[in-house]
Amino acid sequence: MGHGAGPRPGLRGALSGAVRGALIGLLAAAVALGVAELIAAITGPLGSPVVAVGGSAIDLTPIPVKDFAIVHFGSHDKTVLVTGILILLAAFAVVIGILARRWLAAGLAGLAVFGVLGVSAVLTRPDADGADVAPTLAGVAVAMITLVILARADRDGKITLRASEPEPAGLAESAAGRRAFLVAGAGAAVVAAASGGAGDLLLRRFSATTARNQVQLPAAARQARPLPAGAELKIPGLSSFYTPNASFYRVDTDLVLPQVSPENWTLRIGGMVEREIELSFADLLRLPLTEADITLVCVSNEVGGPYAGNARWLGASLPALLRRAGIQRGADQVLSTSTDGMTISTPTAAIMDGRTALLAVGMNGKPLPIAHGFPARMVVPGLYGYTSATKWVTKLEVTTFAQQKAYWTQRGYAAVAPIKTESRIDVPQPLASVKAGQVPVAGVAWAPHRGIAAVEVNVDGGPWQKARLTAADGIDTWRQWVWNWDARPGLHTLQVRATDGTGATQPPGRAQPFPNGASGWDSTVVTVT
Ligand SMILES: Nc1nc2c(c(=O)[nH]1)N[C@H]1C(S)=C(S)[C@@H](COP(=O)(O)O)O[C@H]1N2
Ligand SMILES: [Mo]
Repeated sequence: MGHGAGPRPGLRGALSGAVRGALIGLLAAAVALGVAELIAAITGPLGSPVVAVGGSAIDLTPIPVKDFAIVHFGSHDKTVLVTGILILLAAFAVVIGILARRWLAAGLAGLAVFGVLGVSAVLTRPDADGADVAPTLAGVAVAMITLVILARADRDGKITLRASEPEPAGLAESAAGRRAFLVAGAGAAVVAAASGGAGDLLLRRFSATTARNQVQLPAAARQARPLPAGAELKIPGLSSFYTPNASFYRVDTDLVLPQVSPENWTLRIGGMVEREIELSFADLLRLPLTEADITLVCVSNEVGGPYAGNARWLGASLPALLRRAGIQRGADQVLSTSTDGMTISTPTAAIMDGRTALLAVGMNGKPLPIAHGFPARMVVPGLYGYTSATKWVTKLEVTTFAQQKAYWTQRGYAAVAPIKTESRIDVPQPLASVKAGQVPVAGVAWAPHRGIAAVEVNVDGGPWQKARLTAADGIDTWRQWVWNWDARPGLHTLQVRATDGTGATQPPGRAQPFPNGASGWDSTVVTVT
């Protein structure tokens, strides 16, 4: 760089001032989050301000936006959401820090605004209580102290909380002054890392994993029929008949999974009933348990999508429990509530009509995984999950559709939502390249509680050809199908459609998941060489 070509000292000074300001803001924010995490480890994970703000963001996402990547999430999208919140927080922290160097009161006011936002996010969480504001309040208080100390160290070159007399000009620029700022900054970084780290470690004690490992599921009083011979094909790429727990789809609105201890868990049945019932987990395990194979489907599953799975569930009979409570005349809805505040409404008629509706405790021979509702969840065949499959369920209120609206119904989804008949091509995979000759085309088809009667495939819009179905395991589960294709070279489109047990064939028209489930024929484009 030539003589005098560098930035003018004024500009350079302003730049390094802004960098120092940014650093002050970021350190104050880091201390706030670290301390909040530590306090949340004492008062409970729901008090974490990031979790509360994220939860509010999920609930407030307007339905017109209706972007399922944000609203009706997989776990990956939750990481994106938290990252987004942290980036936004960092940006505001930088502004607050730069402000605070000029005008400390403005920086403190900025932090106070954050405190108010955080506290209101926590207080509006359905499962939070008053104590859950403590982490946010403590975090903001400590961030204010950090801001004052760092801003003073930067301006005056000394570490102090008290507003002091103006220092002899130049102390801040001296080596001692720079050292004071460095020491204060390093101190803040250490406090942030230590409190955050300790908080993370301590938060693990809220995990329900140990309790889950200790659960011994009793044997079923009513066992499922053995799987008929030939109910399962083994074709690479074809969905297995039972979906392993570890790969079972997960859909819920929770940023952190509810950790529900079976010791504290109870189910209360109330509302329009003859007598209220309260059940502990031990009570539940003493009831005669039923084993049943049921396919679960999410309303947000697109045609050909992955949000469906089949499991062997173990649980108490839901109709038996409701009969014990005694449903009053006129009640047409069971509104179930989870520890996370989720509400799900299920038609009383569907639960009571003889289908195997369960209060499930087991999934594929194991206690329910935490992500799938440990210690207990509802499973009702034939209805989309948001109207039937309440995880971490703690309350059943017998009521009417006229009186109560559940979470997704409030957001415009259908109040009653039977699962639409769907069929999916698993193999060949989309855009696969296969060798000419005999090619198995295979997949799964479901119409829970109506059953699958037929599956047909066509190539390039030609005539429909009957696929071979595997033996049916009742009407509540999906069925695998395979069709042997004599593939000729070229680019081809395969299409599939199913007919359910009532004789209704999937209509050709396409519908989006909102408001009562997608419909349409799945198709796959394949290159044959
Ligand atoms: N408590 C609670 N239960 C819930 C949900 C939720 O967000 N919270 N989501 C529902 C939806 S939309 C579906 S599709 C199923 C998914 O169950 P799974 O995650 O075990 O596959 O759970 C249902 N039960
Ligand atoms: Mo769902």
